Amino acid sequence: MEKTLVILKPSCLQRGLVGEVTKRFERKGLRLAGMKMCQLTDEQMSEHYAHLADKPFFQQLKDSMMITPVVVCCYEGVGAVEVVRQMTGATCGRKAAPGTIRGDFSMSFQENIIHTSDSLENAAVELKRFFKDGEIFDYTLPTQQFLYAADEV
Ligand code: IDP
Ligand code: MG
Repeated sequence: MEKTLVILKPSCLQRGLVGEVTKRFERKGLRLAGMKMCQLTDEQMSEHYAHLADKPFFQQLKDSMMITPVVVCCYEGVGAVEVVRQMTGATCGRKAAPGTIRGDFSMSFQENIIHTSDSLENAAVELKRFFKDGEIFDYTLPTQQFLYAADEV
């Protein structure tokens, strides 16, 4: 099964949405494989947002991710990367579809509640960036047979 990274951004913690957001992933049937609070560093953010390094908002974006601790989560499921991305919605909260996390909880481009990995390849790199060995757990859910048919997993 696929594993993907979710970061509950400072906007999620400050707005009191940690429960709301994690509840959505839980109800969907994704398995929580890892979760911890951490203070991100400028070095981590420079790597994480390297694709935006030439943007005028780069430093402001990095600062916004370091203003409070964040919660990093690893979710697992069949096709989890795309499922989580769909639930996240478009980058700008004002444009994100209603029913998505950003669409329901954000009015902002930058303060858009969560980060989610955009491909399986990036998910693997990002999980390594934020989780150490032993912080991601491979336990089984007893409800597995009610989450998927045998030929789906
Ligand atoms: P994503 O988070 O939807 O994958 P990316 O393009 O990877 O979007 O951008 C990473 C983060 O940078 C966004 O979640 C958002 O916080 C911020 N960001 C991206 N584009 C803009 C912009 O045009 N203005 C302000 N912030 C932006
Ligand atoms: Mg991205």
